[in-house]
Amino acid sequence: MTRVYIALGSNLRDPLYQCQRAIAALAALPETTLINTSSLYRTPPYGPQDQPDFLNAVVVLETALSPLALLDHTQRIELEQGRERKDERWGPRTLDLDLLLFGEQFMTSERLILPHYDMHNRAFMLVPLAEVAGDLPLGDKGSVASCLASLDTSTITLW
Ligand code: A4P
Ligand code: MG
Repeated sequence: MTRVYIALGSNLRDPLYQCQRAIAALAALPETTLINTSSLYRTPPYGPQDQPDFLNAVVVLETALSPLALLDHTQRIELEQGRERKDERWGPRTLDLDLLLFGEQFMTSERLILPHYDMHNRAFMLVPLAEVAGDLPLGDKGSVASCLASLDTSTITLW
């Protein structure tokens, strides 16, 4: 079993409902156990500002699935919850499930980059990650705590 950290984000169509439904779907995955869920945070949009605040959280799983099998499931869950893939980068969405860390696995393929390529710059990912993971190493980017120390977390509140 491998410990996996998944970032959850929503800023459309009742984010609290989307989040609760996504957590239930992740907990029901085959060969997978839900270990923990962070608090739910309200975060200002990173990227384009003309969109609603996001709900962000991190879910901890133990899984025997491969990274790509898990990605298949998270993308299926996104689609089941009405996710539309648009061309706009960093735009609004009902549900985004990003794989942050998959054990200590490094991977760069067309479909999957592990650890997540930009989490060290994103307080909305690191604040909930720090809550459930403590001070983990983020690949070659330093630790969660050292990355967070250089980010502005003052605008992040509880949902
Ligand atoms: N992919 C590669 N690596 C991964 C990974 N580690 N986990 C591929 C998940 N997917 C990964 O993702 C595009 C492709 O990345 C997938 O096909 C997958 O094979 P996507 O979910 O289809 O597109 P996206 O999420 O819209 O990507 P984009 O535009 O890079 O958006 P981000 O980076 O996910 O950012 N502000 C706040 N406060 N909170 C947020 O949650 N989210 C975004 C979206 C913008 N601003 C935000 C938030
Ligand atoms: Mg995504």
